[in-house]
Amino acid sequence: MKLYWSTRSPFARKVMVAAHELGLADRIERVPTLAAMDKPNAELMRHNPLSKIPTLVLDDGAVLYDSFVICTYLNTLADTVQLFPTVGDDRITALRLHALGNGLLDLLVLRRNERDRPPGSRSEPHLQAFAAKTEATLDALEQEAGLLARRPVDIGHIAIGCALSYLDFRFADDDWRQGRAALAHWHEGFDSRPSMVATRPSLT
Ligand SMILES: N[C@@H](CCC(=O)N[C@@H](CS)C(=O)NCC(=O)O)C(=O)O
Repeated sequence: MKLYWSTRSPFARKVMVAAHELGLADRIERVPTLAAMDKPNAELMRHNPLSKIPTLVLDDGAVLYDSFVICTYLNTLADTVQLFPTVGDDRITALRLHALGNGLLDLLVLRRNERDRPPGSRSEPHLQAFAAKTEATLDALEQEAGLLARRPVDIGHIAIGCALSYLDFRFADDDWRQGRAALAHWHEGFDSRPSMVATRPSLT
């Protein structure tokens, strides 16, 4: 399988963390790919018209996107570990936690794009709204930290872990740990898993 990917993309990281957790990382060839909102990537668009990473090309040529779909597919290939609980409340909880983590990632990517515009074209109302939603989501996650710590690792943990690490990577001046001791403690443990250590973002 070929994964169009970048070490800096938190959505691509979600896929690789899932692959490591599922014991499938060796089966994925990573293709370093530049994807940016203002730069359609013609080579990538041959596979994914949305020009987004992660995009996974299977051995038979079929193409999968986005990160949630790719993780769902990888989960079907695994023998023992399962990142998607199959039944009842357990499944809904995992999907809800995934939505929270993934929603935070969506928000942070938009926020970073706005922040990095030339000063004259930045929208202050948008920046303020993104900051307020980030704070509110982090407060909600602090309330979920006990639940995260009690549950076996699933797709929800992966999305939330990648989102918090993306905050450290792209918003290093935001002290998200301040006043959120339970979340910080959970993240410290999650971030030291081999799957997270093997997928650290890099600027080079
Ligand atoms: N919902 C998508 C989001 C993927 C995404 O936005 N990836 C970014 C890189 S982190 C991207 O490819 N941006 C290029 C663009 O928006 O044109 C997923 O979960 O895979």
